[in-house]
Amino acid sequence: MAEDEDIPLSGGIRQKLVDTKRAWARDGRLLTGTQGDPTRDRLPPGQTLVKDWPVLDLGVQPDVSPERWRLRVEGLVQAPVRLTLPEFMALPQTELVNDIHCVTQWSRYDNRWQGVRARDLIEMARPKEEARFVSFTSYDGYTTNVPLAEFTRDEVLLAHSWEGEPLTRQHGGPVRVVLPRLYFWKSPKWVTRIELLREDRPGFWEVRGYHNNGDPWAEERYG
Ligand SMILES: Nc1nc2c(c(=O)[nH]1)N[C@H]1C(S)=C(S)[C@@H](COP(=O)(O)O)O[C@H]1N2
Ligand SMILES: [Mo]
Repeated sequence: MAEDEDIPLSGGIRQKLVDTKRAWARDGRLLTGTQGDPTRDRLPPGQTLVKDWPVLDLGVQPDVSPERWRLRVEGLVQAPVRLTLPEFMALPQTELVNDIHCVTQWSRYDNRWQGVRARDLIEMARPKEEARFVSFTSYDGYTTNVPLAEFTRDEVLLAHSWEGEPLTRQHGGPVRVVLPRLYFWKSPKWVTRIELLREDRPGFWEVRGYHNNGDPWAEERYG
């Protein structure tokens, strides 16, 4: 596939799994109706702590070799960015520890990530005045969206490693986004394109009944 082509949703996605999650969203499953308080609690409402690290995807785990991987930051930017993996690895590196909260109710504490701060990458691209939202595209065709102000927060990372080891393919290697303040569907694996937009563009799950924002403390599971 040429780098500049749009990436179609992979033909191999497990439609039944997608339909089930969509039905849960429609029925408001998993909602406890409580507002959490992150200053008091560590576990958001309705979540269960796990020690292992579950793998969630659409049934496809694209095999993106380090040689083939590209990252583009484009759209409403003054200086579009296009990086190979060695170029990405040469950027200033950051290590962050945070908790993961998945909308399917598992949470995992103390994940140690290494990578590049989203803010540093966005600064390189010099966003235009009117840029307000970000749309991500991944090698499996998955998409998701967040406000630009959310993406450029301190704790947001483009991670290439987890606990000192390269991120595995199943968890989104070579590089994934880690956006710890929101449910984990907002953290795209195998990310390749970051597009800055004037208007919001709901992604894969956002158009299938998931909440557009996804704050675990407010239980924004479904929209
Ligand atoms: N490219 C891509 N990113 C994705 C997904 C996906 O299907 N494709 N699933 C999302 C969902 S729903 C979750 S919960 C997390 C799971 O990440 P993990 O498999 O590393 O736990 O990835 C998110 N990012
Ligand atoms: Mo998820």
